[in-house]
Amino acid sequence: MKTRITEMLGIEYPIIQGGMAWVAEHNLAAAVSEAGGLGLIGGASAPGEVVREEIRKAKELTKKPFGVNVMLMSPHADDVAKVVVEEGVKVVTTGAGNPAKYMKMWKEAGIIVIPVVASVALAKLMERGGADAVVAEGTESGGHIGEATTMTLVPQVVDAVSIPVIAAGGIADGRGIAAAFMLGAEAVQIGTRFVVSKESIVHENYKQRIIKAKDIDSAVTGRSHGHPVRCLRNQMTREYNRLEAEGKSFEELEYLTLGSLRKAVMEGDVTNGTVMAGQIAGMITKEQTCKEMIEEMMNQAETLLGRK
Ligand code: TUI
Repeated sequence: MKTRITEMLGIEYPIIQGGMAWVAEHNLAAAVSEAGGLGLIGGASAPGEVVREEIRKAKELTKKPFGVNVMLMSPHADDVAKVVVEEGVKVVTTGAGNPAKYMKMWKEAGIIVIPVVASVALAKLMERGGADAVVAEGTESGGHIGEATTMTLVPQVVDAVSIPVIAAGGIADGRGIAAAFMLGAEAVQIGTRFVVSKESIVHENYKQRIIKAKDIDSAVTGRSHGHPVRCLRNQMTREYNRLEAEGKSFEELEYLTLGSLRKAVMEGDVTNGTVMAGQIAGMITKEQTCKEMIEEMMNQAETLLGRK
């Protein structure tokens, strides 16, 4: 399944791993790249020097291309934006904002820039600003989300831009990949399924929470403050939504969630921590290596699309 994305990135399969905060570190990124997809290191809110170390460790594990996701709401975004240039990173994706101010620096450094967008308007703006492709991320995704679903967003973005589109949100098997291709996407971005991969360093409790999740187990916090975040329902989401309904300020609510993703990912506190995951968590039933996941998904997608 060669597409403009596989050619542009020099990868075997049209699968990109999500740049998930705390989860997308060097082991996962290298495993996905080694398996023929594009692994990503998630910059999240980490300082530039931490991201630099992650990049160097990934380079020791794989000679294949990998990328870095720059989370634009991070207080360290300016530093991380420079680190990716200094470290010779080949591909950058961005999330949770508009990366326009870094575009010139990245393009001059020869970096392939792929902003994650949740609307047609931002996709068009990114194309005009020199983006090489966009990830159209539907609201089914875990973490920070937009409003439109993958089913509605992807074809509208495909119609609006000429650069290739990568579909994200709600995709975790070959059927999802085939469907995304039917909508005009030339690759997919997958997050939640890779969280439960053998190479993923997240706490066992986090993996088990995803494996046990049912179709309607996700909740969105922070809608009223314009910072919607999708995660699996637990004590934290109930408390957050109760306080949100009471009209507590964004700052007070942020205090509640401060460090809570780390608490779930690293300490395994899936009761009081934030268990970010997409709506497709209900379909994910087992831990496998990244290679097994990718090969299984691609076999299924190629069969469905009549390519084998
Ligand atoms: O960025 C993501 N997903 C994320 S980032 C993240 S870290 C975080 N943790 C707690 C609170 C907030 C963030 C966890 N998950 N996905 C990409 C994405 N970008 N989804 C939606 C958007 C987006 C939304 C609005 C991009 C741009 C935008 O507006 C841009 C503008 O300023 O016009």
